[in-house]
Amino acid sequence: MTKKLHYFNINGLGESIRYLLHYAGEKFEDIQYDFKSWPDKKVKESLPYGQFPLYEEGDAKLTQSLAIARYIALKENLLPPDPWEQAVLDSFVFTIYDFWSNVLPFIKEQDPARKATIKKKIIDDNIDFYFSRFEKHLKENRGHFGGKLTWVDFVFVGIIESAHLFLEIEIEKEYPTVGTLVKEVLRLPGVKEYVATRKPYVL
Ligand SMILES: N[C@@H](CCC(=O)N[C@@H](CS)C(=O)NCC(=O)O)C(=O)O
Repeated sequence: MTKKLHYFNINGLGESIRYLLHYAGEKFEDIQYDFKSWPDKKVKESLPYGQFPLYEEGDAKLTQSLAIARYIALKENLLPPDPWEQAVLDSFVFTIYDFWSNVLPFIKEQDPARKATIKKKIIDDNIDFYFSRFEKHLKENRGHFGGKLTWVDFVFVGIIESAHLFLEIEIEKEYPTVGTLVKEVLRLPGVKEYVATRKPYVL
């Protein structure tokens, strides 16, 4: 069955899915659309909800980045069997996405002065708020959100790298345990080989 991931030619919400697919050793078509020339009206109208990422297995389509990531992770034992532990991990991915929701206005804003104001607010109000808490939790849980490697770690690294691309800030430099986790995920089998051949993303 043909597997396809449709996303922009950037990291964004698609990169953790690429990492998970490569870690799982899945053969898939990594179909990338030019972020700079978006929207492509025809492509947008062809998407179930007008947005990427879209994951396909044969004729079956799945939208929503976290649903896709969780599905791939489930097959790879990257989710604990215990419902409570799963819920705790879900709460972490939603919190990671809460952080990212503060970055979206910056991405959408075109005016340079307003962009700078939003960036300052993200730095002042959001980065340390979230990342000091993530750092503490990781330190207390053997460097992982779930005490060992789970899908949340992949999602986390994808968001950190996206923050780097859009905000030009290397968040992990200020948070050592976060930095160690980023390095660990990027060195995982499958991910490491993919990262070595990946072209740098540019905006
Ligand atoms: N909740 C959705 C959000 C999807 C989303 O915001 N996609 C963006 C890219 S990250 C998109 O397709 N933007 C183009 C558009 O809305 O036209 C998810 O997690 O997949």
